[in-house]
Amino acid sequence: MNIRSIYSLVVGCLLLLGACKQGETGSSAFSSDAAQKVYVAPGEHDEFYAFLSGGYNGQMSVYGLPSGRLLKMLPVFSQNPENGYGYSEESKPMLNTSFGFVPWDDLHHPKLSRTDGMADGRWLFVNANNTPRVARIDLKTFKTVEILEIPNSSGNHCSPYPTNNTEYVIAGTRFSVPIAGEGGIMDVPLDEYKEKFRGSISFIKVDPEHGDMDISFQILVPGFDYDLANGGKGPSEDWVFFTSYNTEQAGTLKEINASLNDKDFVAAINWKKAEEYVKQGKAKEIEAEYYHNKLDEKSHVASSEVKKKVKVLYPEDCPGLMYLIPTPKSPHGVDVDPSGEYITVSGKLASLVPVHSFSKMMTAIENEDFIGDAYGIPILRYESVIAGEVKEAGLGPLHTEFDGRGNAYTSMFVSSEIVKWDLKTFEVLDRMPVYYSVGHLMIPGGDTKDPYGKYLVAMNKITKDRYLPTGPELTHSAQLIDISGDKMKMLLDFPTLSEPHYAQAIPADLIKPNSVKFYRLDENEHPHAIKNENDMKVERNGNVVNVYMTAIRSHLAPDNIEGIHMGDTVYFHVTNLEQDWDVPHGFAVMGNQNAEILVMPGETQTLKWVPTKEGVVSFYCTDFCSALHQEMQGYARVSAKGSNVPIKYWVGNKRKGS
Ligand code: CUK
Ligand code: CUA
Repeated sequence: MNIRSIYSLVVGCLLLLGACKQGETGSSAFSSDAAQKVYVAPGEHDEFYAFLSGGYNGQMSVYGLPSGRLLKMLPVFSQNPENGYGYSEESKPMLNTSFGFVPWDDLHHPKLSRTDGMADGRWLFVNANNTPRVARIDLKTFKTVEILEIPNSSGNHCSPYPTNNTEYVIAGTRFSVPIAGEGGIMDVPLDEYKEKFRGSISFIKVDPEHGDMDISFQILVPGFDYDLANGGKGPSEDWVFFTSYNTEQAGTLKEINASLNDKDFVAAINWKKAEEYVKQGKAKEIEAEYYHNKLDEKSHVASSEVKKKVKVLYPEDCPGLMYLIPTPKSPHGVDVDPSGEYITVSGKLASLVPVHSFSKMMTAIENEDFIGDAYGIPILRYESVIAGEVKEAGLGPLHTEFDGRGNAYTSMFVSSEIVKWDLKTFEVLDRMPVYYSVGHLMIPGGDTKDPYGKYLVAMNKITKDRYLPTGPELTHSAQLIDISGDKMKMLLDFPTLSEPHYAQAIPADLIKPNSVKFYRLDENEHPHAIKNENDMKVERNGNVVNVYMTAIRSHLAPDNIEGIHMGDTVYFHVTNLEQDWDVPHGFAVMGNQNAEILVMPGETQTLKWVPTKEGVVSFYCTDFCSALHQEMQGYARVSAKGSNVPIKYWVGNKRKGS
């Protein structure tokens, strides 16, 4: 975020201030019963699941609230050494893109699937910011089950936003790109930004039963930067709102050149209208290349499909589809209140927080109260669509959430505080300093039509002195704030994994009862699964050796393998025969350059191994699974290339091969 550099000086001063103030604010804002409020006794469960993005680690992390306990790191867009995601043969296809295999991305925004405007606990959608993709996580298994690449996009930042019944998940570009008339990103001189570059907003259709995603159409919008979005609710539920910056359309030194205009725009898009235009045949089909990766539910094997076409709409040809609302200045977050009437915009460089009115917007559209157009898209009059302005709110507003009791909470990056204000009077009600420089904030359900209120999580960019020092790199810090009363109360600091941008939280009861405990072995349709250790086998096929192995407490079958030669590629297909909760077996081979795997009960996972040395190589289970876990081990004999050592394998007195 380049705001950081713009304000570095100011931040520096405020940090000092913050540090000095810490003692006082600590005592006044800190609740004396804080410990009690976050205490979840051993063996008890938290009230909420919280899903925090991992930012530059490309993963999600799952926390319990109010305790701040880390429950799980959930791999999505990056390989994960904890469970072999992106290393096992089954999961590698999940990270395929039209650019090739991408092992690491940057994840900013989680959004839960919705039914009737409320998070329903079925799926979690998340964005890959760098190589544009949207992933779907199944909350029955807490596994990434689908990743869809977004073509004609660059920097998939305002993404992914579900409509109120998850009809669509919407994804917009941060960077505009030169999109050819027939499709594809063109090779053009970079100083032709203004003439050639466009943004794109993708509408991903979600299957209501199974959640499968598919790009229905894209809208090719003017060449600004699109930053964040949010869907309407209630009266505004047919609309989705995007912030745009760089309406100056600068191609270089955006820090300055994209900060010239006093106002940029909120783009209001009527998705129902867009759907109609597509139905009427207004969309043009163009060439594209994008990957669609899916994990099969029964075999747990992922596969990739390459798609070649996408439909696009040009908003200038579709009256009533898109309007621009002027809004101050380099806006970042846009958030719609629970009633669907108020559209709050946080301008990074703005001195106030403007609140636009949806009903006024509709009246202005009806009266054609426009001050002009940009690329054929009508621009509304600021004064006609403003509901109010929060004055002296704070410095560097970024994001807003709601408590469902008529209050809004805005994060202030530069003045490092959460500011609570009244949605009726637009007056500031309370301030809570946070340590330090908050980005997103999250209230459970705070982006839905009926927030749960109660807690607010501030996700801070800078940690400094909050924890014991750990060298130059510190974990980021989240803070839990009690918002149940008139005044906010600080309850807890807890460390996060990498950099959480946004987060979602949902009552545990909406997820807990559906959680899968193990995979049923009789339903395992993996092509290399074996369901009984008597079926263990080792087969040579040219210079490929397939090992069909089982794991059960406390041995691997086979645990002695001979007949592997230099130049072979070995695939260990390990089936975990356990049918019990929380008994994974790990599998590691000495010197294997392709990491390890962790196999869930009832599941089959494949580890590829290309031996690099002759001799005897050990393998073993890496997860302490039983009292005799240390006995869960074996040997593979690697002989010289062209040697005549035959395939032979055994466990105990079960012996196979020549
Ligand atoms: S962004 Cu990170 S603080 Cu990517 Cu949602 Cu605002
Ligand atoms: Cu299986 Cu340790």
